[in-house]
Amino acid sequence: MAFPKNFLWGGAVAANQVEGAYIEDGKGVDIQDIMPHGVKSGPTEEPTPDNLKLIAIDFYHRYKDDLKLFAEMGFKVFRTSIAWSRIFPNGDDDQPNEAGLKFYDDLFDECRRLGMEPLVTISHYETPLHLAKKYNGWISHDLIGFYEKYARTIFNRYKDKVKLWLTFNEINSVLHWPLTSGGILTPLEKLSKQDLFQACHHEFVASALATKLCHEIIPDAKVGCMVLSMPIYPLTPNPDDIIKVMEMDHFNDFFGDLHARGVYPGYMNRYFKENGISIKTTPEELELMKNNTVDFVSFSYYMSIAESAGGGKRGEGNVMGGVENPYLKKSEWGWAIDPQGLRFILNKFYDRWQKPLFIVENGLGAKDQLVEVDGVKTVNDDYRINYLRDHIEQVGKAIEDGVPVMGYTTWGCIDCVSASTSQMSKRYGFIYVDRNDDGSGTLERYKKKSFDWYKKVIASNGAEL
Ligand code: BGP
Repeated sequence: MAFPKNFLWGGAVAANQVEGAYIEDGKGVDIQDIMPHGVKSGPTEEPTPDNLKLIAIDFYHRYKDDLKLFAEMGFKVFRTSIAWSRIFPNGDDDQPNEAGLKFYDDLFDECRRLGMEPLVTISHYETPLHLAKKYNGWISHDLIGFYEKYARTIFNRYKDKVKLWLTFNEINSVLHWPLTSGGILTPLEKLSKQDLFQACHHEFVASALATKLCHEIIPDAKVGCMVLSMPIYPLTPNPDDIIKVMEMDHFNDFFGDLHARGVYPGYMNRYFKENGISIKTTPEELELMKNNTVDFVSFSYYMSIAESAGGGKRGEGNVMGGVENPYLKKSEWGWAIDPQGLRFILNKFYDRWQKPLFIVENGLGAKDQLVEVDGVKTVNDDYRINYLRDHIEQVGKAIEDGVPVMGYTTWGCIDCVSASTSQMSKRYGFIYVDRNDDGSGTLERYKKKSFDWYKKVIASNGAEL
């Protein structure tokens, strides 16, 4: 299989799902600290002890040992995010928090020392809580300025250490998860379309601004957007189903269109007009977006869905579910397993945007059983190996199709707290972390069977799956 020589194999996490230390060394409280049960139940007033993310897997104190394990697998790249509230505890502070900056200095130094390129998400579902409470998150135009200052601070500080940046994690998820993705406290059912799409616009402007700044401050860096990818298949060949899918696709594609082409597509202008939405903007903002498109498009891929104009039995999914596809098996959390969908989406995105692509999340959330083999604790996670193997195979096929793929980072390369459900038991890692949903556990790390498997995949550059 034809993986390019410099292909970036690795793994991905996000600060809020691994670090813990939620108010240590001057960190401010962020929106995850008040979401103890994931996205499905509302936020709490204050952080509560049942919130696993307050400690998470204690990566803040254990990162050196964890990075060593990633390096042992041969990672070329390690994706994580910077917790915005470690740098600007409230988001609108005058001065950054030096202790927070220092933490990431040490983290990125350690990555590089171990031969891993850091790939950094600037905002991964962890807006400072104060920005949510005072401004209602990205609905406010003021957020652009706060994000710009934060981005400028981290670009200046880490310009010699970080050359790969992502502006917003799964930016299109704001349409479904306004609090998690946009720091917006108004619940979705009460949120007007005007406010929701205005918030999207503010993120687009901020993303273009960060791209511009990054190119100025770190000329040899590359900036990507990050979208949640989910192929939507028509349930039948009925043209009504085809049009339904096309219209649904538009709501995902427009986020990539904005980043890769820099202009609002006609279908969105039509939607705005028909729904009485008028995006407040300026010629300067529109110019900025047009002139600062991304260097590459990155995305998460877990599953596909089906859709039908006539409805149908609906299933679970990553941020959004669809009509169940009778041809696909599901994970324990009801997410359809569809390796070919990854080849499909790689081809579709490249056809559409003609930009290099980076798969920055893919993996299987499953319940693992810790067992003892010859006195060593491990997990026999053949189901995870099978899932990853089948998906990597499809990446290889897409490369043969002519799609330029920069790299592949599996999601949750070490077990971490789930974004949607806040559970520990939804595990993705090559490394098992002894922590349970009730918060008990020693936080000890154990290598799973998939650890050695992935090491072999990387060593053979994808030839041995
Ligand atoms: C994506 C997020 C991640 C991650 C992943 C798995 O939506 O970018 O932060 O957690 O999905 O989802 P979950 O943790 O809900 O299983």
